[in-house]
Amino acid sequence: MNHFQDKVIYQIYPKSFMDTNGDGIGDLRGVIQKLDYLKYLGVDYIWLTPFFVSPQNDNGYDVADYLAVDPLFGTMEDCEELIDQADKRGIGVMLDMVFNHTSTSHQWFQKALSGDPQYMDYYIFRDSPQGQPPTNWESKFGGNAWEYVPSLKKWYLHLFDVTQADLNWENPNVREELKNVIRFWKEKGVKGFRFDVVNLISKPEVFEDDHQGDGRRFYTDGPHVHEYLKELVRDTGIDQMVTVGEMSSTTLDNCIRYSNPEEKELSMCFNFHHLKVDYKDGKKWELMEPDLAALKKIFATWQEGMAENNGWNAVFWCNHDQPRIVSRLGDDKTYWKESAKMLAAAVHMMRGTPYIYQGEEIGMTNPHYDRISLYKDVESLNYYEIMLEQGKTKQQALEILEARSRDNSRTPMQWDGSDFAGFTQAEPWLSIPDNHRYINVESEKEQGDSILQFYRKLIQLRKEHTAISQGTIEFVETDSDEIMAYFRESKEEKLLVVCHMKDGCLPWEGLEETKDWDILLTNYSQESRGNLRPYEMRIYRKKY
Ligand code: TEU
Ligand code: CA
Repeated sequence: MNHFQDKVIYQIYPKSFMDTNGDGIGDLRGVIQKLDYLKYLGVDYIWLTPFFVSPQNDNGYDVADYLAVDPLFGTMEDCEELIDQADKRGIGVMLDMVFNHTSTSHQWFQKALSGDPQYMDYYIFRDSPQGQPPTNWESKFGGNAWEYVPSLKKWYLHLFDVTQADLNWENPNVREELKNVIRFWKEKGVKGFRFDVVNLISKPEVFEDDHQGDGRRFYTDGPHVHEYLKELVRDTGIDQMVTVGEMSSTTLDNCIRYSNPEEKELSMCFNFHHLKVDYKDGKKWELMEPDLAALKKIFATWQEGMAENNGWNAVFWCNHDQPRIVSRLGDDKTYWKESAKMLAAAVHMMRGTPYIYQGEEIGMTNPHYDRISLYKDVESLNYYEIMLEQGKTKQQALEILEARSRDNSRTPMQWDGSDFAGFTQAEPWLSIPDNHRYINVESEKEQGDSILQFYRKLIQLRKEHTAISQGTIEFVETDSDEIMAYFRESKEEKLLVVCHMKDGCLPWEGLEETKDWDILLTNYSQESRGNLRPYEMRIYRKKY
C-alpha cells in the first residue's frame, strides 16, 4: 500500500475558512485556530488553495509572487507556524501550485511587458496583426484566449482571465524557476502539492484555429506534459510526497500515466467527468437534470479502469469551483441529511483518496443568491454578461448562476449559528446563507446523527477496513439508473455499497449473495433490508 491509500485530505479555501483580524476575509491564523477541529474530524492532510501575493482577480489563482504570503492572509511567520502546528497534530500541509500561468502583475510578466526578450520567452507571445488574435481559441472565462499588447505589437495567451498569462513550459528557465518554488516550500516543511490545471502546461508546436471546439483539444494533455511532470518531480525530489494534479478535460489513459507509481509523475489525479452529467450538451452554463445513468458509467469506467492499470484517483464531489453537492445531486431541503450522507459514502467507499471540501462535512448548501450584486467570482460575472448578450433574461441568467456559480462553494465556513456564522466579526466578503443557523459545526458536533458525525465515521472506516483503502472494486449492474452499487473486496472481507441516488422509494430485493451479510453502515437511523428509501445508502459486509 502506498502512503496515501488510507488517508483523507481536507481542502481549505482560506479566504472563506476563518477570519481572525476582523476584515471579513479568512486568513492563515484562522486555519491555525481551527487545527484542533480538523484533528477532531480525523483528516490527514489539508490542501490550502493559494494564499500567495496576488491581485485576487481569480481569488489567488493569479499569482504575483510564489514565494510570499499575501498580507490579506497574513505573514510568512503565520505560514511557518501553521505548517508546524499542523505537523504537531499529525496533519500534513499541501500547497496549491498554479504553474500554468502567473498573474500579469508578476515581475516576470512586467519585465516581459517592458520588452525584455528573456522574460518575453517566459510567456507565450505571438505575432499577429492587431484585431486578429493568433488563433480563435476561447478563454475558459469567456472571450478570446489572446490579448494584444500595442507596445510590443504582439499577443499573449491566457487560457483563463486576461490577467492570468500562460507560462511557456518549453523554456527550461521557466521550468527551473518553478522547480525553485517547489524547493522553497519543501524546505518550509510542506508535505504535498496540488498542481492547478497541470495538464494544460504543454502547448502545441504550431498554434492553429480550432474549427471543432474552443481550442482545448490542442493544449489539453499536451505533447510534452508527461515529460515535464517527470522532470519536475525528479529534480525536486517530491516523489515520496502526496501530489495531486488537477486535470482539466483529461482522459483515462492520461490519468493512468499521471498516477501510476511506475511513471514517477504524481500520486493521484482529479478528473471532472462525473461533474458534467448535468451540463446540457456538455456546456456548464446550460442546465439539465443530472443523467444518473451516465454518472454510474463514468464512475465504473474510471474506478475500474484506474484499478486495472495501477492508477490512483482523487475521489471527490466538492471543491472551490463546484456547487455544493447536496444542492446539486442531493436534496438540500426535505432529505438534506440523508442525501448528504449518501453522497458522502458514495465516494468515500470508492478506491482512491477522498477529498472533503470545507463545509461539505456539515452539509453546507448553495446560498441560493437572488441578485447579481451578491456574486463575486470573475467567471460568474463574465458569464452573466455573456448570457444577457446571448438574449437570456436577468431572471434566467440568475437561475443558471444559482445552480452553476463557483461562489456557491465559496460562502464562509459555518462554525456556529451566530450572525456571521462564527466566521468573522465583520461583514463577510461573501454573503452567508440563513441556514447557517442550523447548518454549523457547533450544533452538529452535539448531534449523534449529524452529517459531521457521519463524515467522521467514514474517515475512521477507511482506516479500519483494508477493503476500502486497498480493495478491488467491481460495479454491479442494477435495474435502475437511480441505484449505484459496487463491491469492494480484500483478503479479510467483502463489502457491497448501495446508493439510492434519488428521492422516492425503490424496490430492492438485494443481491442473493448478500442476503445474510451484516449491514456495516446506513444513513437512516433504522436499518432496513427492504425497498430503498429516499437517498438511502447501505454498506453490506461479509467478513471472511
Ligand atoms: O480550475 C480550472 C478549471 O478547470 C475550472 O476553473 C473550470 O475550468 C472553471 O471552473 C470553468 O468550469 C483551476 C482552479 O481550481 C480555478 O479556481 C482557477 O480559476 C483556474 O484553475 C485558473 O487557475
Ligand atoms: Ca482576515
